[in-house]
Amino acid sequence: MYQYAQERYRLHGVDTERAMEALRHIPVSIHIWQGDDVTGLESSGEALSGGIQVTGNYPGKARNFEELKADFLKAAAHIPGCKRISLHACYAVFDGNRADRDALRPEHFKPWVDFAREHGFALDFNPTFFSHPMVKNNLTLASPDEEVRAFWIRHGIACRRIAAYFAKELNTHSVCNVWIADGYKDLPADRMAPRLLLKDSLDQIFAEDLPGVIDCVESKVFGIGLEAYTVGSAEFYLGYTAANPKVYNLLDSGHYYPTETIADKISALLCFRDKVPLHVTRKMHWDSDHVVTLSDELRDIAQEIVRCDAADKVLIGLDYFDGSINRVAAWAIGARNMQKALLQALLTPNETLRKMQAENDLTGLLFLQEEIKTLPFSAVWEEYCRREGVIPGAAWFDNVKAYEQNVLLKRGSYEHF
Ligand code: RNT
Ligand code: ZN
Repeated sequence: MYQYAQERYRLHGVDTERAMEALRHIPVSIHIWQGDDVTGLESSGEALSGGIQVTGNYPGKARNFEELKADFLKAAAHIPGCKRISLHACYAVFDGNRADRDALRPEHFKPWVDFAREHGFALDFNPTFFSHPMVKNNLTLASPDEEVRAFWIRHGIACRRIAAYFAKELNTHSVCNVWIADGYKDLPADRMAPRLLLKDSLDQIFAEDLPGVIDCVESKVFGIGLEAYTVGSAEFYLGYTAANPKVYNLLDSGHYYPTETIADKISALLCFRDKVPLHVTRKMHWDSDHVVTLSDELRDIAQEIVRCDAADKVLIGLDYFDGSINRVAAWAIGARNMQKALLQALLTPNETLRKMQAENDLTGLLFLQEEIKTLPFSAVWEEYCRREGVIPGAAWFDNVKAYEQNVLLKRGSYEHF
């Protein structure tokens, strides 16, 4: 099957061996929060809140650090390719050294560094500006309450230092991404003042020079309960990074108007920036964070990364959380789809297509783009999985189902403290 596929692709000038080799080196940062519905390990009893929501109550959710690590490894065993882990500050591991968000230190993440090192993962980071009593009136970094704002500025600074620690310990960069939900449910009278406060907060957070940290800011159209106004809008952050070129714009595929896609934004940003971090998710009418499927949108995102020759510039991260299905399967299904989309992109005769566009052969372009959709992709995908030591076909799912029976369903409900 693979040899047949190799031959078919070769007829279009595509080298399947080169495509698989390239894919092996494209890192995908897998978000830890699919494992426990963004609960985190603080055990504060604080429910997920602050402009972010998860739905579903499927049994077997990871209740602590050990379970989360075990579930992650179970999912990772079914995901081919180069994997990083994206952590959130609420996943600090306390061992008699509990600290509030504004006082988090690298030591609270040492257990994650040990885990990452043991299994060969790099670590990315996200400060957690939600699910905390210091989120007051739906505001953090844009709060007019100086006590609130100062608390979250300290959190941002603490998190960047933790990302720097990841970078140093694991000898690679660490993406540190600021997303805040700050906004208003109904029409505000003053849209400017919160933005000026946010600008000042970010200036304070990013003041320190921290090697290895790739700082970024994530915009959003609106949040749940914050429908009228979002302080950190796309234009606000584009302006911020234009004025502060050390900071990058992270594109979340769920954070734009429904017909907008981030695929089109990648080349636009790459004209000006050497890094474009992503949160790849799937919106369903809104920023619903459904498990990533092999949709046209995902394939377009992957195509753009490959066509812009930007595999080292676009920093792929996943960001979805579905609590209504088996979470380990959700992790693996979405991450495998990201890999599939990248492989399909790498198996595209981009030189030929580019030439057709340049020569205005738009009929040929349409013809060939459709023709390649039915090339024997699955044979190359299966070969890639096999070489990566990952079960290629549906049998991986049986393995996850067995884990559900033997491990997940034996867990009790989440322990609140
Ligand atoms: C929320 C943002 C944000 C979160 C994670 C958990 O809309 O996308 O990135 O999903 O930080
Ligand atoms: Zn996101």
